[in-house]
Amino acid sequence: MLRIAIQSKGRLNEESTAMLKEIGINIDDSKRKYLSKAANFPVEMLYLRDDDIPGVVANGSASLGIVGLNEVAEKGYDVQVVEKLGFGACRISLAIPKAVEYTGVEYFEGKKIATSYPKILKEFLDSKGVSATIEVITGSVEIAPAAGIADAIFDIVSSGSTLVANNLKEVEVVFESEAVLISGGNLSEEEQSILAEIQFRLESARISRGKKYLLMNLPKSALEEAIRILPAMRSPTVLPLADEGWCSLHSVVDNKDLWEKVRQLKEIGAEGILVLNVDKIIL
Ligand code: PRT
Ligand code: ZN
Repeated sequence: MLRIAIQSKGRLNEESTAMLKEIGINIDDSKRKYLSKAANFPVEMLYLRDDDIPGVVANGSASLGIVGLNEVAEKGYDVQVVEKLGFGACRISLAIPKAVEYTGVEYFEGKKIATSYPKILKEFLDSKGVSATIEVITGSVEIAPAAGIADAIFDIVSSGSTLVANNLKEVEVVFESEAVLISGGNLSEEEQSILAEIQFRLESARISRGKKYLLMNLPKSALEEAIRILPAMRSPTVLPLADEGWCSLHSVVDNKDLWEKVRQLKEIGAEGILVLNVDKIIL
């Protein structure tokens, strides 16, 4: 059994649960218990505030955790990032009132900056040789300049609309974040093999994301050219058809290239093209 700490509610909760489901780990969190076992995989979930996740993983109360890289960096515990998970993307940026002219990072010299991320901010300011007062605020950081609490803020930005709504502008992107899978090390042999299985499944999910399965009928004379258009994982599958001059060709393509490939295949005589979703690719 391996314990994974995830956010109990908030922005990462749903996507963490969805990601685990995508790799075949189903958790019934409807009863909102503190601890919940997966039905079909040897893991249990520990539901916590995101702030507490790096700490419980570092002290071994949970073997793994799913949390924003921003929290990992801010808390500074000794944990390793095992996988980047590709959701919860955001950045932590410095922002100032829209009307104020920005002259560069030295603008912050002697200023007061409100933030929930004092450690990351201090490291950035130190690296730039800037000395400013850091005002730690845990919520609604964006109202600090209008409320006269600070001259600037250092906060999470995603779409940027919170800044706009508060008459602020982003002037320095300091830290790029996304959800990550963390481990504190010191896993037992059993836990290591469960983690290896999780990583294997995550890799399959990553490979299959954005892929489409293509089937088509093709004149045999166009086969060589079709294979050039459709570089497959190993080589495309070619099946005979009752009509001797034709074959059926199957392959996997990136969704982003789909329509361009379809155009090229039609040009060389492909017919009856079927496009199917790919659920999993196991290499
Ligand atoms: O209760 P708990 O402590 O668990 O949750 P929390 O309130 O501390 O965190 P939560 O649920 O808001 O965010 C969890 C994690 O999601 C963060 O640590 C980030 O890693 C990630 N994340 C991704 C974000 C955002 N996007 C985000 N946009 N976290 C917060 N925001 C907030 C931000 O603070 C600001 O108020 O959204 C606002 C900005 O959004 P835009 O789109 O207007 O720019
Ligand atoms: Zn939090």
